[in-house]
Amino acid sequence: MGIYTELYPVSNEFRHAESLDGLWRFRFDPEGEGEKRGWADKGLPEALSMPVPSSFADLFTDAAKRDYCGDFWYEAEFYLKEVDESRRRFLRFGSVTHTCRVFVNGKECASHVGGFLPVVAEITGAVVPGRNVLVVKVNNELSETNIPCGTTVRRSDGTKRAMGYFDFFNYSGIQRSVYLMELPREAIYDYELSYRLDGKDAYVDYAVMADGDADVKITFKDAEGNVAASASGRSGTLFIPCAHLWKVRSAYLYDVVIELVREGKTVDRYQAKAGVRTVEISGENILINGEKTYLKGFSKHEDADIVGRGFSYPVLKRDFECLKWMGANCFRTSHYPYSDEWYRMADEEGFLVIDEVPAVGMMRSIANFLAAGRGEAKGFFADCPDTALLSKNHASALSEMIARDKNHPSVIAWSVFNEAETTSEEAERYFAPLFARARELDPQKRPVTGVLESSSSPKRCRVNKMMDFICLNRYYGWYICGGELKEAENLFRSEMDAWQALDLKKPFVFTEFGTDTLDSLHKLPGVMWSQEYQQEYMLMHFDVFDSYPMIQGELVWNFADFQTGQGIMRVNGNKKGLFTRQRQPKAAAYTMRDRWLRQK
Ligand code: BDP
Repeated sequence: MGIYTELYPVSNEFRHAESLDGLWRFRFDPEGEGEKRGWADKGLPEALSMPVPSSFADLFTDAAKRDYCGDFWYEAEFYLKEVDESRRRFLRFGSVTHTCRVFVNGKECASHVGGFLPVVAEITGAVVPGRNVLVVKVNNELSETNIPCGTTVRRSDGTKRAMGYFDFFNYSGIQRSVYLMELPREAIYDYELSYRLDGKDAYVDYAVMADGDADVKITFKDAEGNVAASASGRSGTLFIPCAHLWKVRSAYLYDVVIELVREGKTVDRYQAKAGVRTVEISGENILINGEKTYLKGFSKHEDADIVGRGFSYPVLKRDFECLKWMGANCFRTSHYPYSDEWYRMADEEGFLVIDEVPAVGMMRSIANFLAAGRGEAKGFFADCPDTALLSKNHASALSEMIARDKNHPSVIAWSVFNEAETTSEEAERYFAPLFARARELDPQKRPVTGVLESSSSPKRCRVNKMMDFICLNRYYGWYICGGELKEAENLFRSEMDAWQALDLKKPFVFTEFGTDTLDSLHKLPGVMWSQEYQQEYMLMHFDVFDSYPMIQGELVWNFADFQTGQGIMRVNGNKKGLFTRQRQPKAAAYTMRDRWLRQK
């Protein structure tokens, strides 16, 4: 078999996927002694029980466990009726944060760096009939050579503490679903689709990656189950006359069925949904299916009470219902790729997604977001301890994200970083190959972008030339001129005038703007932190956005309040949500909703 990529698990007559979610055994390993003591082979002594998927932090009642940093271990068991030599078996973890090693019956089957993309382990040679023991060793330390960036310090009692250079809690653990998968020896392991429209018709260029030399058959079926187009061969073009397009907030999905056929008999099948649509940047406009599209929505987090960053279907569903209620059409997966299910639902609901790698914190500062918001960011790449290693990990995350998400119609762009330092020669050198890599890997050649904070000003930024559209995070009226909206607006406009004067002929999208707001605080006239201030701040932004034709999108920071580390700047988390952490609207949600429902 070729390299097994990131295909979402499916079950049918040829392949089987079984969820291993549930209560696993768990234990912290502050001394880093687990391996010496044989936990990988023998399993965990005196373990706690731990739900998978979930972050572990908010399940406990004591601070030491919540803030735990270092190695920790999980154990689960699964049973196999038989071990059939004609089948291959894999484990697929939606993510394990941040690094892990996977052992089955004591045999190491995979290791992975990066906490927000799937970990796939082939376990064919390690499994036995009957009971199998699965052990996962995880580590959640932060460093400047992996993303997201941060550092790990030792406290006087010897415990470690992760200090993120970013503004979200360092949630960790097995935070997404785990599947046991069984595949035929000859299996489909990847596919790619890209689209061209010709009047009412569509061409679908495809490639299928599979082991062996069996014939490949690919079929597009419409929503009624009728064949819309089919073709044979590992690559080629499908023609769909009078194609139903996947449109923004009006998604049409075809079923794509890929089969491996040997001597007239199907030996493997993979099925998924596909949406026919194009994405293009034309001058200052973003075009979906050739139509100018203004992005309305949020930059988000995967974050909720109790589960932390753990995947939860109810949270997913509630968030989409709130997004629809708002009249939004887009979100950015700040600051890391989300669980697969997010993109699957965005495909169904017709939402546009800017998909972001976990490259956040590439600026050294204790309160990074504060320095960033004020444009006081310090250098990073010039004295990063090992830029080559950082770049390797960054490039792997980018490749894995594109491999996983390339076939989602909802994904319209790749974001290579959030608020990195972009003003030095070193930064320019660091980012150029990453942008090139994203462009090379995406079969659909979607736009590639990055997200700029205030120091990345029109004069100083050296990376915006690599971006197909420019994403700006700006906090005029919060970090800059907080409480003085008139002065904030003047400064904001002078910056936008400077960008306009550069005449980049590219669209601009605001990927962050917002104010911390307590749902309990009302004050007229508005003061910072009050609901009224959040509304006034938004109204000021509408005026500015509507004055510059190159502004083609507004994604509020944030969709909902979310957990961060502790500090004097945060009242039990970041409160810039238009929704509370429990997903109830603040007053400004109505202000925003009113605008978005009126806009086309
Ligand atoms: C930006 C960051 C984001 C922060 C936000 C804020 O991109 O992660 O949460 O500012 O300060 O710097 O609220």
